[in-house]
Amino acid sequence: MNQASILSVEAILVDLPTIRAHQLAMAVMQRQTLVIVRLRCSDGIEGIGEATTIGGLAYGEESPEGIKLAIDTYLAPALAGLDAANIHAAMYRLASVARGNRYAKSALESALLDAQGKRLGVPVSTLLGGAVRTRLPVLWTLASGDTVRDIEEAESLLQSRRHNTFKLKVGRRAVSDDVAHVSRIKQALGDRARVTVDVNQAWNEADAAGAIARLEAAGVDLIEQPIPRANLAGMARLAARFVVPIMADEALNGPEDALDIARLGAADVLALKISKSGGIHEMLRTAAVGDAAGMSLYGGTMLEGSVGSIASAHGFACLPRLSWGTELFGPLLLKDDIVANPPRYSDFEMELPDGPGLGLTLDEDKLSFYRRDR
Ligand code: MUC
Ligand code: MG
Repeated sequence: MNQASILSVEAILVDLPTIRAHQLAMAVMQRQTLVIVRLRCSDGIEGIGEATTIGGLAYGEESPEGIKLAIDTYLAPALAGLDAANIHAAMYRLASVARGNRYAKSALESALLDAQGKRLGVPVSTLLGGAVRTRLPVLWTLASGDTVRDIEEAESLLQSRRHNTFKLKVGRRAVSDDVAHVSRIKQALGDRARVTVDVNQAWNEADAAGAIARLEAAGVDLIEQPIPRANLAGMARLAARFVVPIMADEALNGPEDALDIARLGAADVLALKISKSGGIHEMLRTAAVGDAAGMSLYGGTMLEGSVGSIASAHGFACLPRLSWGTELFGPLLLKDDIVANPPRYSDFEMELPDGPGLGLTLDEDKLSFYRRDR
């Protein structure tokens, strides 16, 4: 086979409106910005990838604009001329020219995998060693900010069999108001739905201990990142104190964090995300550490659009044990899409595409319409 090299990389900021306000502890989202990566190779093949953040810089250390800058200025030049088929070597090169910048690296790795899958005519999950499932359970986040509206939203999604697990975003309001909000929703849905809570680091340990006791009594199934990410000792105390499982999200990026969390017993469940880990391969390494330590795994999202969500899905599909399912609902939170074949959801699950690469085709008109620099 003739060797294909990486010719160029374009990073495009794309702003898409959300279907409703999405309220998290650290930001209220009315739109999502996708950084879409197009990686062109000398054999004419193009790979696509995506990175997103939540609320600009409110969630983590990278912003969409910063991701584009890192790619344009440092990462794309480092990739130019490399063998497009050798993804490990390309990622090693990126690691040697840039520390951190995991979201940017993840988007580039997805694009490399997409291109290689198209080149060989196989899905990305096949390149990764093979999918153990073709459908992934997907929850929905209730985050309108209004209890009655959230209950109506959940009822309609249960009715249409799109979701039967709901994650509630808390941490913006007083702790007692949040507990009352969650308890009302769980009471309305009863055994028909699982309810989980994501605090996004907003509580201190004492508030968390009081709130978790009441949430556990209300029947909540999982508590995500209740206190700041740096307080792993506090997470360990909460995990030891309560039966309801505690999940690490912001506290977990790559395999080293999984090892620290495992050593301290700082979580029962790990929220894996390809962006936080710096790509699908690093996410799988992170998962391996958690799995070996006996923790349960969950397929997380940074509210990516279709490209990032499907890249995540190819990775999560390769995990034998994914007992908490996924939250790959990002495309459904957006009013429109920039791919011609958006992911399909039915019976509480998402279908893994089986076409070459990610299995997605960009809709060039939509991309032109929504790109920020049009
Ligand atoms: C997060 O912190 O988990 C995932 C679902 C959602 O609504 O927000 C994200 C981020
Ligand atoms: Mg979270």
